[in-house]
Amino acid sequence: MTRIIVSVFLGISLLFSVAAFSEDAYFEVKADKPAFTPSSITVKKGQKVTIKFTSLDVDHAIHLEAFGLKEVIIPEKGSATVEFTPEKTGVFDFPCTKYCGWRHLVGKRPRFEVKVVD
Ligand SMILES: [Cu+2]
Repeated sequence: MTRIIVSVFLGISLLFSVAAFSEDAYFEVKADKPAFTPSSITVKKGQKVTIKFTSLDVDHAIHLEAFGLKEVIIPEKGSATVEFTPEKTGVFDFPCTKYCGWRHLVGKRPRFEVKVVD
């Protein structure tokens, strides 16, 4: 009886750990002239990541080239959604690639960081 309970428990734990590993990641990120919020996310290598960027003010853009994506415009007061599956670990830093105000001129443009862990 104990052995059956242990087996069932192990089976359930295994199911949960597989589910946790393969779970997709979804983030909503706000963009405005000062910053992306949140400005940093952490995801797992091999995990499918979906990010919905929404602009609170003017046009912004994000170019997640490290994940094989083309530049995406985040339209004024609108949204853009990107999907990717990171294949390598590391910390990747992306500046806003569309001029959205004077901060671009002084090296203070909004930045977005993706940390990919094992
Ligand atoms: Cu910008």
